[in-house]
Amino acid sequence: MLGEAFQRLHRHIMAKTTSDHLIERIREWGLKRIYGFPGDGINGIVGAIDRAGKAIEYVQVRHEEMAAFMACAHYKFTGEVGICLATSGPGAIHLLNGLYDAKMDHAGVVAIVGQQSRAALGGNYQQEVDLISLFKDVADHFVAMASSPAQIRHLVDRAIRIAAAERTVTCIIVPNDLQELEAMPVPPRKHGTIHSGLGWSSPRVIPQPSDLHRAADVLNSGKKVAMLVGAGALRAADEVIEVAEILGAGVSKALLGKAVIPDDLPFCCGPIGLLGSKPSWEMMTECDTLLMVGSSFPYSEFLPEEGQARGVQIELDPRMVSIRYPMEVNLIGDSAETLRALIPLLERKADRSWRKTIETNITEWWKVLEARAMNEANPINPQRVFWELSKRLPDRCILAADSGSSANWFARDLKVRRGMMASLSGNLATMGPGVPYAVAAKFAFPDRVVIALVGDGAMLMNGINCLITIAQEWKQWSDPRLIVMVLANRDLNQVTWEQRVMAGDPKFKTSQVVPDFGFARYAELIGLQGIRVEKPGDIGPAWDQALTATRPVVYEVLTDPEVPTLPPHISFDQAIKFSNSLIRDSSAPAMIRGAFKEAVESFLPHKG
Ligand SMILES: Cc1ncc(C[n+]2csc(CCOP(=O)(O)OP(=O)(O)O)c2C)c(N)n1
Ligand SMILES: [Mg+2]
Repeated sequence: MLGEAFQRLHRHIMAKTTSDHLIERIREWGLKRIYGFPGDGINGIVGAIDRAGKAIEYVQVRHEEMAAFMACAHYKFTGEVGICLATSGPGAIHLLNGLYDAKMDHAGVVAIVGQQSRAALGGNYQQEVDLISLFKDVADHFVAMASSPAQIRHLVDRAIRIAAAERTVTCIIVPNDLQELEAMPVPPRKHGTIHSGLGWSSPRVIPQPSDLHRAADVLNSGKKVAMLVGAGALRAADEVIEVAEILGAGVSKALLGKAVIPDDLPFCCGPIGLLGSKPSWEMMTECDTLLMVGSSFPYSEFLPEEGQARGVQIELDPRMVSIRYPMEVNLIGDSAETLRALIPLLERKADRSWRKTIETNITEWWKVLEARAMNEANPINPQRVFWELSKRLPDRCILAADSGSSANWFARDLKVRRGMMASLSGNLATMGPGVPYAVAAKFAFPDRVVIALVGDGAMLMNGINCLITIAQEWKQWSDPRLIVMVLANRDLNQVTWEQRVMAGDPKFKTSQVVPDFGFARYAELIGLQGIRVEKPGDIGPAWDQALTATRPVVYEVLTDPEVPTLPPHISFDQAIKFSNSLIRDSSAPAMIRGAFKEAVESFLPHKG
C-alpha cells in the first residue's frame, strides 16, 4: 500500500511522461474513448489512462479483436475516429481482423500498439514482432514507430488526421521504454524536428459543372433508370429520394447502405446480390441506365450486363470508380452535395410506367417475404423471427448483424425506418463483429435501443466473450436495452448452403454442425436476461418482452437450418450442383421441403 501511495506521489511530482502526453493529445483531438486490453508492452500508456481520470474513457474488452471491431463500429455509427489499444506481439496480432474490417469498410480507426524496448529490438527478443511490417498492409496509409518522445505529438496528429481524412486504419507503435520517458510536447526548434497541429474537417467535394451536365444527359435520356446506393450515401437520404422521384427510378441498397432510405418506400427495392431481393434483380436486369451512389458493391453479375445500361457513378474515392461496371460518367464528390448539384439539371420522367412496374414488383416481393416467413419449419423459421421483429423495431434503434444466415434476413426482412442505423462487416464479411458492434453502439448512444443479430457459430467464436463485457458495463447505460438475438440453428448455416448450392457438396457434419450451447442460460449465469424461444407462437411475445426488459437480453431462438438462404435467382449451373448435393445429403428430405416451399412462395399470386 505504502509502495503504491509513494509511486503516485512520485508521479505527481515528476514531469509528465510520453504516455501522458499521448493521451492528452488524443483528448485534444476531442476523442475520449479507447477500447483496449493491457500487457507489458503498453503498461506506460495504461498508467497514463489511469492518471487521466475521467478525461478518457477506457473500455476493457475480453480479446483485442473485439477492441478493433468496437473502434470500427464507433466510426461507423458516429463518424468519429475510433481508437483501440493493444500490447506488443500477441495483442497487436489479435487486433488485425477487426482492423481489416475497418479498412475494407472505410472506417477511420487508430490502432495504438506497444513494442519491446528500443534497446532490445532486432534481438529476437520475447514478443518481438516486426510490427511495422505486420501493420504495413492494414495501415498502409500511415504506420510509424516512435523512437523519441518528440515524435508523439506529430504521430498522434497524423494518425488521427489520416484515419479521418482517408477513412482508413492508421497505426502508432510505441516501444515500452519510451512510454515512461519524460514527455516532450514541444520539440526544440531546430533542424530535424516536426511541429504539427490539431484538427481536421471534411472538405466539400463536388464535381466540375461540365461533368454534372454529362451525367445529367445520360440520366435524362434513359427510360429505365436503376439506382444503387451504399454506405457512402448514408447522409444523403433526402437527395437519393428526390432523385429517384425525378428519374422515376427504383433504389436498391448494398448491405452497408441498408439505412440509406426506409424500406417501406414504394420504390425501395431492398437489398441486392446473393442476399438480395427479386425486385432488385429484375430492375438490374432490365434497366437501361444505372446510377450508383457511394457503393462498391462487389458482385458484377447482379448489375446490368455490360453494354445493357449507360452508367453514372457518384463516389468520393477516385480509386473506387468504374471498377464494378464500366461507367460513362464518373463523378468524384460527396454523395449529398453531388446529388444536390445534379437535381436542377434533371428532367422529371413523364412516362412513369417503368417506375410502376418496379413498385408492383416490390409490393409482390413483400408478400413473398411474408409468406416465406410464415412457412412452417422445424422448429422455427428464422425469417419469421425477423418478420416479427421488423414491426416492433423501436424508433432510432441501432442494428448490428453478423456474417451468416442472419445477414440474409437482416437485409431482406427488416424494414428499417428513418433515424435508425444498421451495420455489419460488409467487405471483409468476417464472422464475429455483431456483438462488439452492438457494444460500441451502446457506448456511443447509451439512450438508444441496440439489437445484434448473430448466428450461434459467431456467438461461440466471439459473441459469448463479448456478452461478458456487456454484463460488466451495462449499468452505466441510460437505457439498458441491448438485445443479442442468437439464431440457434446448430449449424454454420450460411456456408452449409453455399457448399450445397455453389459446390454441389452435401452437408459435412463434422465441419458444419455447431454444438448446442444454451445461450439464454449462459446469459442468466452472467447476470443478463435470457429468453429461449422454442415455438413459433412465442416469437412475437418474446420480442415484446426483450424490448421492454430492464437489462440486456439474450434472445435465443431455435431455428431450422433447412430453410434455404437462396439468392433471388439460382443459375442453371447452381441448380444442377444443388440437386447433386441433395442425392448425398442426409438432411435431403427436410431440405427439399424447405427449398420447395421457398420457391413456391415466389410464384404464387399473393392477395393483399
Ligand atoms: C472469421 C470467419 N470465418 C469463417 C467465415 C465463413 N463463414 C461465413 S458465414 C459462416 C457461418 C456462420 O455460422 P453462424 O454464425 O452459426 O450463422 P448461421 O449461418 O448458421 O446463421 C462461416 C463459417 C467468415 N466469414 N469469417
Ligand atoms: Mg448457425
